[in-house]
Amino acid sequence: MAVAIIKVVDIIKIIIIYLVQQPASPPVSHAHSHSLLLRSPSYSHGLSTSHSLSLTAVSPTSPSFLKNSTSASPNRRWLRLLLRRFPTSVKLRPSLKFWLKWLKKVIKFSFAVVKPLPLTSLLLHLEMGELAADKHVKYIISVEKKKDSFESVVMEHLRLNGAYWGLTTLDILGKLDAVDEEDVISWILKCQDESGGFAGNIGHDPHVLYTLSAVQVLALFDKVDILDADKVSNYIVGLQNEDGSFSGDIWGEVDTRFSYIAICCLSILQRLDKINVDKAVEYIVSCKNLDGGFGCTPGGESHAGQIFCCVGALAIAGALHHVDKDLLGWWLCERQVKSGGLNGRPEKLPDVCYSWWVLSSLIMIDRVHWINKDKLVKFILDCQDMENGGISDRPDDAVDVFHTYFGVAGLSLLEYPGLKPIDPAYALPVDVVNRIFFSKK
Ligand code: GRG
Repeated sequence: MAVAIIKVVDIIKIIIIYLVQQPASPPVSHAHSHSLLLRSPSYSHGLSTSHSLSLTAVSPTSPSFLKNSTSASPNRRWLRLLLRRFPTSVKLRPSLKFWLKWLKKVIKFSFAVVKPLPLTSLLLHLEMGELAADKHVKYIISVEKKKDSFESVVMEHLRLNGAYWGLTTLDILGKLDAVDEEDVISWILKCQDESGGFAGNIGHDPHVLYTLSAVQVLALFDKVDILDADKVSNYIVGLQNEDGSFSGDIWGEVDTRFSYIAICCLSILQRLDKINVDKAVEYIVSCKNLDGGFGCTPGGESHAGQIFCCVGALAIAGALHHVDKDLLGWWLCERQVKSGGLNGRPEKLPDVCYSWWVLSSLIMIDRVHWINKDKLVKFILDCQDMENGGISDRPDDAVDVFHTYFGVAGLSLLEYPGLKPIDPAYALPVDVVNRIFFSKK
């Protein structure tokens, strides 16, 4: 019974939203206007137009959506007609004939209003849950506290990555102040090695993976300045190879992940000029495949994770013209499966983490409107643990911090209400990126 009442309330909500909605183009949301706007014209174009335009439909209940809907909709005519016919004097004991007449009118009205809405979209909105934001905050804080849990022990060597996932999620949810900033920063500084690079935890070996996480977490707290930027950037510069590629550490593994990390990290440190950017771009382009995607090394299979790295690095380096946007956009949008979730390559299972890798890439190449965003929102929401918080890879699986971050970050890219917008290239909240590049210090 309660469920039935909720559904009826939902239908009424949808009808009201539909009535006040503008019929033509949805409003451009300024909240998501992009930080790279001034640096990369093609990339920023994607976000300032189609991203904000097409994404508005995902969150019809967002305040900005309602606030901007001022022009008259043709559907309001129905509302006015109906209201005009409403009896001015309320009958205390109306006759059966009166009720039948009214029932007929209500049915007629409902059909007129609801018919133009795609039925699948209507049903999807009715089925969609809500983001359990408070529960996710509690979950992240609890993981950080349980230092001897299985999850913490197996993640011991990559704790700095975990800190980046957890703290960025908290920031997107507007709850970064739930952690002790001083504790976090003093621990991060203890993870720095003599080489200038950072390890995943105190006493471990440095690697670019953790160096980026350290710099990103410090950026969240507006504390990048406490670093010796030259020392950190020299560590990264020393990892560039002759062909423009990057190794992850002194042991020499090469991967386009490390090209992204080097470019992103140096850009945040404002030291991009210390590497050979043209050669770095040339190497990334050599990893491009005939399907428009990118792999780990030249000839490596296209994978959504590597595509994010290559497209993100090219976006930051201002070299997105090397991407065949239609071809890659086609490959990326084919990652959406029936459930609405995205996979990382053909014939694979969907996973919440690809809501980040695929979606951010689609946004950077201005093709995000090629996937069904409503269905993706529903898929992510279905992966939540509604009792204890956290998000898993697929519905009903065990949650972890990694998927909680990618679920929340994916919803942020989809402009889910109440979340801070996140930058698709730097993987940091837009206000943090703006602070790095546009604040006067
Ligand atoms: C700051 C967001 C951010 C990233 C830093 C580390 C990194 C740069 C990027 C990693 C990109 C990447 C390769 C992601 C894929 C991760 C993943 C889920 C791999 C799983 O691969 P398979 O083959 O899974 O096990 P599938 O889904 O293909 O079956």
